[in-house]
Amino acid sequence: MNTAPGALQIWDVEKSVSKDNAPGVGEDDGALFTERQPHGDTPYDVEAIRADFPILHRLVRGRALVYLDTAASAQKPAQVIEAERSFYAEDYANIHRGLYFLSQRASERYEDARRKVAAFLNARHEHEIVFTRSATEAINLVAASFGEAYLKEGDEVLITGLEHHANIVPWQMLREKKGIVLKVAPINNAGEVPLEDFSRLLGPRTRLAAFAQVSNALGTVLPVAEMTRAAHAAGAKVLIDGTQSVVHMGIDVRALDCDFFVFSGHKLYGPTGIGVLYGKEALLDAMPPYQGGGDMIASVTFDKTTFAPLPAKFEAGTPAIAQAVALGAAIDYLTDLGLGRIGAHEASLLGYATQRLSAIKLLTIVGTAAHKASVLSFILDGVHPHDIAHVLDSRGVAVRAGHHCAQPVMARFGVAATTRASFGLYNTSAEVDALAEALERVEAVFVR
Ligand code: 7TS
Repeated sequence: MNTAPGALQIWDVEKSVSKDNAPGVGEDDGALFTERQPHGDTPYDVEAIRADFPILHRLVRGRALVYLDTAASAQKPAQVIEAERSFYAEDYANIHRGLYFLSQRASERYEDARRKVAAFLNARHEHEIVFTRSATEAINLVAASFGEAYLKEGDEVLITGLEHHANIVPWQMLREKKGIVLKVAPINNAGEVPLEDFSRLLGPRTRLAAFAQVSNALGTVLPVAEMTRAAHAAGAKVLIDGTQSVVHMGIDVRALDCDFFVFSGHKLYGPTGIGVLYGKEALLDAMPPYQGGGDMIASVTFDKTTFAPLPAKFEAGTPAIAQAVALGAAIDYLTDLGLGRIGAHEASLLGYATQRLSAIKLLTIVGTAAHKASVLSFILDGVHPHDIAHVLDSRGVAVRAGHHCAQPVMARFGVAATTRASFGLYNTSAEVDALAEALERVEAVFVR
């Protein structure tokens, strides 16, 4: 695979695990980027893919980094970093307002990123894609705008017991304001949301069902197509939180027929500070603006303001321009690799990790759904997850320990926290071995 010769020079090459093998080191042909070959038909070459990620070559506490926290945020390939850098270096200006070359160029690149997101989700229209700051902001936008305008006292919003706080708290805030009723579909002992239990909670007052496609805490994959059909049959709108799913599987919002779909750029190997709200045109059109300010108006007088058409109506103020452009580069990167191949690679890692960790006597996996993606949450009898994470960190292994912003999930399983290893497109079975060996060490040190 071609990487970005020279790109590593702006990071600390000294920290590279192996200078000889580090991508780009020693190459100095002056080009910032060389053309990459599409991966589509080639075998999944994880070592070549890793070469695209500068940070994977640095040392952590004197050891090779084993990054197993991709569910919290994914590392960035040089192609994404370079897209943001070169945009600032070559094409940067504020958008949608300048008549000069650079502003037009920056506007084109920002809108080009929107087109890439629309194609990535198979949206019908580009203007159904609203750039937000994050998935969190996208859900808050729907709660504030759709919720304020179309939900009234006694109306019901149905979520599931698996949700991230980002898909719980905005609805609770709406409950405070408007007296809506929040219903929660229960999870079973495997960490699944049985469709019958979800469907049973749908009723004539359900106006919105909002649920994750993949649980960040347990990795459960939810049957979102069936859930969407059931919610629509009850007359409810549907919001899918795709923050954890977009990175593992192809998404087709038209086939899913969801009304809203949200995700964050930083989990998709893209930048922080950018998120996406997809909404069906008719719904977004009918919703009032979320924030007021520049770029979202058609005209303003002190008596009256009229709003711009979609998507500008929901993008008040100067947006995350460079981040949108770099998100476009992340989508290109994933599309080039192929989400099917990425998903298959991650599924085999998850299978191997499940097998390796199951052999550790005192370890219990939390979340054993039949259909899971890339997340392994576990507890080790008698050892606090924070202690586990510290020992792992001393060996260069980065995992998350805590409640994963899903405290109700923890409560459901009677634990305050778990340790969570999550796998991305760049992880290897050797890294799973490093995790398992480090955990065996934890067991030996803490449990006697
Ligand atoms: N929804 C899900 C399913 C998530 O996993 C997250 C973040 C969010 C929403 C919010 O995304 P944000 O980008 O707006 O913060 N999940 C995690 C996590 O699992 N560890 O850190 C963040």
